[in-house]
Amino acid sequence: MKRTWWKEGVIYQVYPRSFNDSNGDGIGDVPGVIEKLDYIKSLGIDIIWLCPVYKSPNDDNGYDIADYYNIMDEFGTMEDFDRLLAGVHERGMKLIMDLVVNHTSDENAWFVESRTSRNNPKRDYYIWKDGKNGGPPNNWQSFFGGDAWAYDEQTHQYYLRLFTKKQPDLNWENEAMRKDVHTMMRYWMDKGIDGFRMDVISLLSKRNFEDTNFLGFNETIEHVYANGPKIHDYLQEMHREVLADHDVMTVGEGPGISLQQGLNYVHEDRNELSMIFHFDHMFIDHGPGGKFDPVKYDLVHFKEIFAQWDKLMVKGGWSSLFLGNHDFPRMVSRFGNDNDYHAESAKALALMLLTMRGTPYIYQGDEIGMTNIAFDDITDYRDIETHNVYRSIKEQNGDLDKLMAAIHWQGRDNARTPVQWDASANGGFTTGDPWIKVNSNYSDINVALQEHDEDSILNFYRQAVACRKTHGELVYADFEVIDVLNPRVFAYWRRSDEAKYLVLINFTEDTLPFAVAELDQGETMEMLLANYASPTTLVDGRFELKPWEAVLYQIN
Ligand code: ISL
Ligand code: CA
Repeated sequence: MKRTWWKEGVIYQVYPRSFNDSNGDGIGDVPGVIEKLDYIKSLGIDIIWLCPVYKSPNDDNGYDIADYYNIMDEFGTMEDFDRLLAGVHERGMKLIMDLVVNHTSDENAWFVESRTSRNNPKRDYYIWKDGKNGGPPNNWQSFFGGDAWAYDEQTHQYYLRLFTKKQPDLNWENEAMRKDVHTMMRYWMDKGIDGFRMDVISLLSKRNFEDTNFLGFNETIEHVYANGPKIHDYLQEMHREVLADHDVMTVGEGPGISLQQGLNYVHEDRNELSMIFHFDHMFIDHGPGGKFDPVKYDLVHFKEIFAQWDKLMVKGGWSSLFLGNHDFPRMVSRFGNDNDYHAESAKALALMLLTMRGTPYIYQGDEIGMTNIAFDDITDYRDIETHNVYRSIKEQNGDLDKLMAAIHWQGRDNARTPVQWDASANGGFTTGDPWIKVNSNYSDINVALQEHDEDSILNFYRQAVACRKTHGELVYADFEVIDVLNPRVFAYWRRSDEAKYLVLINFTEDTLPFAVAELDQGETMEMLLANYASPTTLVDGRFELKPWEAVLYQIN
């Protein structure tokens, strides 16, 4: 396995709007990120992934880009960005930018031109089609609900928009458009950034525009919207034109990329991407009706997903490890217990994230165990996806109480409330009126409080990151799940010729006995990391795991 910095690094994801507001307008900004670089560095972070900061009307919080060459007004200026990049590099860290090129904003100059007439030179930068039988060209549905097509009065055609109406999909068949995207990418590379996180990169190549007849939306993504016939041509071309000969990393966001296609995006011989984010564990609790129809997830299935992807990636790819981001619930609320075992389970999940094989991604606020939010009033929500689904259930006279419960559980704003820096008003995020309400638990859960507590979640993250650095084998050693069918404990080996580690994590509120058959007589166990002051030890051939107990042993 080839060794490199982006395999060994730990990544921290910044969602700037909710990170830190430097000027009191209630919106996090680029100077706000600069103010916190020492903090990020103090976690042991090597690489920062910055969510979109480009000029945008913010229909989808920056994932709708109006100008790829400028910074969003609310976030600051290009000078601010240059200072940020320099500040990151001065501290020995790297910066990767979000690249959103499946779609632009409808306010992007390309689209403004494209929509003016059917024969405008930019017409084919987007996907325009005639309607069918008085309706849209086909039955495709938007990721955020409703038709995936928008009708344009001016030229009497429909344009494809897999996300919001203000996010028209680009036409990757168009070579001039692809060249423009490459030029734009080179502009940022020339500034010295260290790579890209590529938004919904699996969707670039569109299939024939035929009606679909899949039942579940996630299946439709995999078989209809993602993995189109030319996706690998486009990624190889991008690599050739922009990335080759630069020491950069890329991570492709891959809704619809299943085990069958996973390696094709990342195999080291293919010259496409360094890693992808697959969503098998993120969609694990989606019911037949999708994310707002949640079902209970099962730990055996969860473990299987990590085991299968690791087994696949060992054939020449590399895994990314994440348990949440700006699109999903808070990891401690979703996979842990944010009530009675808040600190224990937050640390247990951190231990898991930082002791598997792959590159770990820490989402802002998870390092202090930030939790989901449950607003009672729909008007307190800001996410367009949440508002779209609310409107549509209301129009159908559906069960709004049930939907609110699902929004509390699955809504994207769970992860978008401001970072809780201290116990002052608005958690120290802003001196003004925050664009979205701060979680009311900020006086109990905040950075300042945890800085002063040696046993805090924050300091546990620091220890776990440091441990991964000291024990370099934790990056590359083989990963093997122990007792695969155990529905309550996630246990695994990390083994290489040089070292051997054992990880035990109790995913329940019960005390559980746990035996590890393969532990040899005469081996000594050194405890490296644990979330209880007196961690479990091997007694008469078995461990006894306390509620949400997690422990990492080195076996010598
Ligand atoms: O959260 C989801 C839908 O409920 C995901 O399917 C998500 O939409 C998908 O992973 C794509 O996400 C990315 O592209 C979107 C943007 O809204 C997300 O924030 C971004 O991460 C469109 O650009
Ligand atoms: Ca601001």
